[in-house]
Amino acid sequence: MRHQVVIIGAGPAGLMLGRLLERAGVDAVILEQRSADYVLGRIRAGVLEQGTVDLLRRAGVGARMDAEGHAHAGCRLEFDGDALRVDFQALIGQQVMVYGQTEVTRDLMAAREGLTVYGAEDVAIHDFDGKPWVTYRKDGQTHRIDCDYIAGCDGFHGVCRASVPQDAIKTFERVYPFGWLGVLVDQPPAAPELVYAHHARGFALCSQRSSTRSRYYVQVGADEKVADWSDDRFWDELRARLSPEVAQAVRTGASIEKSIAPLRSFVAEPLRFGRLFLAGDAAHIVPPTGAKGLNLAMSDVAVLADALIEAVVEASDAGIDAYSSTVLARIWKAERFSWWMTNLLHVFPETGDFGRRIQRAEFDYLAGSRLAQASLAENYTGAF
Ligand code: FAS
Ligand code: PHB
Repeated sequence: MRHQVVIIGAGPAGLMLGRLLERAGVDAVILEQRSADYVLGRIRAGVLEQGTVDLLRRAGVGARMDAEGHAHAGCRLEFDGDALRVDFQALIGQQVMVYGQTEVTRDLMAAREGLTVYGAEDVAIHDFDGKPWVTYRKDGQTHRIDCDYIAGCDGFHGVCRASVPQDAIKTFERVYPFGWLGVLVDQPPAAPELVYAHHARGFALCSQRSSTRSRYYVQVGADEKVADWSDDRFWDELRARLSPEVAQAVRTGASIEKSIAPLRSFVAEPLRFGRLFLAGDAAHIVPPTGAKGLNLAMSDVAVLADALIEAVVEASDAGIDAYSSTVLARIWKAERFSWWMTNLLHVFPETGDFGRRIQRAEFDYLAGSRLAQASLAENYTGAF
């Protein structure tokens, strides 16, 4: 079997790349280790930058987002009960779209015309420095695909980055001493916009998926287990960390999803190895505080798609030669903002009283400076 491009991973990065390539007439197959239902069952991001919104519309998959998504002109920050609304629209004329990653993935799956192999086991990539080929197992049969290019869209634990020789790649990492316990509930949101809260007990976030479905998070220790968190314990802890105004507006209910995500900052360099390219979580991880993970994956594959189309259709390597440096410039800016927002809003016991005073001063500066708020707005909405 031969395809021009083999994409490993049918998460948002792989599916969007496949969509952009097929619309340009480039033949790409996607190999996904899990089932489509499993991929859709992962509850993750909820906020889309304008660039991602534009990309979804350009790819012809934005209709449901436009019908069901909610544009947000700002967000609310709280620090030990003091509140600040950051007005993206007034500050920089930008907004964000609240529309869950699950729905983005569903829309991309529904639109896909090319071949996606779900349940592709033991995917292995070969000779990506020369004439690349990929093998995988499906229903007990081993398959081989010869190709021109391989796109590693297989997430942080995927096979592609792991297949690169150690001396050809450098990684940068910071693991945070806590995680996010997330709950999905079929109740109306507590506030019209997202609420990011710092409290001595820990960080909390009030987000949403629709007018009837909400998403909440609390910072928990890195070794915490979901089984130790009943719904009641979660709701009590969430409300303890919010201002009374927001806490009293939280509508509790039975969780329909509850999970703990670890937090880390991670970047691999470079992101091109011969005819293998890394994109999305395969290339980088950000703490979700800045709502960048999904959006960064989308900006990676927008660049990669143009580069691969240029290489296949116009036989020019200019785009693929520039891919790694182009996306890494944006990746590191997103890493910086996500790291900054995480440091502002979470409790870091190891930094002690001095660290908490610095966080308070950072919040007070933000509250008193329109320019500082505009900088936050630029970064949060992706206008960087
Ligand atoms: P993904 O991990 O989504 O997709 C990779 C795909 O590759 C998966 O379907 C996987 O099954 C497949 N794969 C892996 N190894 C394979 C192999 N060997 N062979 C074949 N297929 C393979 N971002 C935010 O902006 N906000 C959030 O709140 C947020 N919450 C998150 C919570 C969790 C628990 C996690 C893990 C991430 C979260 N993220 C969040 C980040 C997340 O949204 C990612 O940025 C986004 O899913 C990136 O998309 P992909 O790069 O496609 O990677
Ligand atoms: C979410 O809705 O899941 C979400 C929103 C904003 C974030 C992180 C997660 O910063």
